[in-house]
Amino acid sequence: MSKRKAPQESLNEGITDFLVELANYERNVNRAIHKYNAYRKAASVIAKYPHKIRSGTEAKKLDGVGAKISEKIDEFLTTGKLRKLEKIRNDDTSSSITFLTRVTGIGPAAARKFFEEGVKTLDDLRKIEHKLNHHQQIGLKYFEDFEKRIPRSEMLKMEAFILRELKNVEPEYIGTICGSFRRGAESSGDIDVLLTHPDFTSTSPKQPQLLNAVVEHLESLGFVTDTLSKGDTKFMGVCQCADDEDGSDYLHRRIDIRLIPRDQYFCGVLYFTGSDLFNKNMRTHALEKGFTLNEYTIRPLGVTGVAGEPLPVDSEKDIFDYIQWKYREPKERSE
Ligand code: DCP
Ligand code: MN
Ligand code: MG
Repeated sequence: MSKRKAPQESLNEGITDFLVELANYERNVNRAIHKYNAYRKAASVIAKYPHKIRSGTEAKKLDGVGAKISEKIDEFLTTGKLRKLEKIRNDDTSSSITFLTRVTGIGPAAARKFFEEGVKTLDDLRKIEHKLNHHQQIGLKYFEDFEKRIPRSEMLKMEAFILRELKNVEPEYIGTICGSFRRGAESSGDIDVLLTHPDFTSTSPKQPQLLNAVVEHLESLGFVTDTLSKGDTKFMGVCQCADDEDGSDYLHRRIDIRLIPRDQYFCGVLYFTGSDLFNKNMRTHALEKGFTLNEYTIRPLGVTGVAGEPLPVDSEKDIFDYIQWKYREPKERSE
């Protein structure tokens, strides 16, 4: 998971920017996840809209833009700003909590707790480092690096490296770099690696050594530098490209590696390619067609609404076919 989402570039950037800022405020400060989703949805439909929006009424015609957002758009278009946002930005509680949640490992709840203890800045955090858990300490250590997005050129370099080293651990591994990178993004917030192996299926015993062997190998090469958390099927950590021959050095980057059973691999690849909004829309469509879809399986829903056995899946396209949806290339899955 990455915390820094790429800014939406569109004809209506002013509007989408303020909607994303309001979304983050609702999630981080108020912990109002529904409002967060509503603002993000509106920002996403407006980002796709091919005309420069001239009024709230015009925006309100779009699916996901309601009366309240439409009023804010009018205020923004007439005055060039939003009083609500000015207030939020000037409010010490809001701005401190929003800042603290930029540290990986600090969620809205921890941010509020630290704030109530008088912690507001990076320097404050450094003074209470002993009170941070391991994940938060790493987040603090690499704060500046993690704030920067990863250029596609560096993602390509890491992809080639990871896929090559995977085969060096064992040729039968299969890996895919998912996330925004797979959707063709010019920059990514982190690296999302999905792994599978023919020996590991949803009915076989757990095989933590399959994940472990890869992580340890990447550590031994100096690529993986820190661990945030490590389970049987999920590793969250930090990595760094080796310096180039020309001497340019690389920042520390967030990396997630997941081991997925072979029979669930394509549901996993689909899910972790995202985007999260695309996933939501696809799940909704699946339900309309009588299927329940998640990161593991696609299952038919019986007349009573009870999910049946997982359907066989040999490609992402199989999943689109089941729900009678036209296949969309990863590049076309921004929402
Ligand atoms: N995902 C999801 N719902 C979530 C979180 C994640 O569906 N709440 C899926 C879709 C995401 C993918 O997992 O695309 C990877 O999560 P990231 O947070 O890494 O998001 P991206 O890779 O899309 O963007 P970024 O470039 O910011 O990392
Ligand atoms: Mn991620
Ligand atoms: Mg990502």
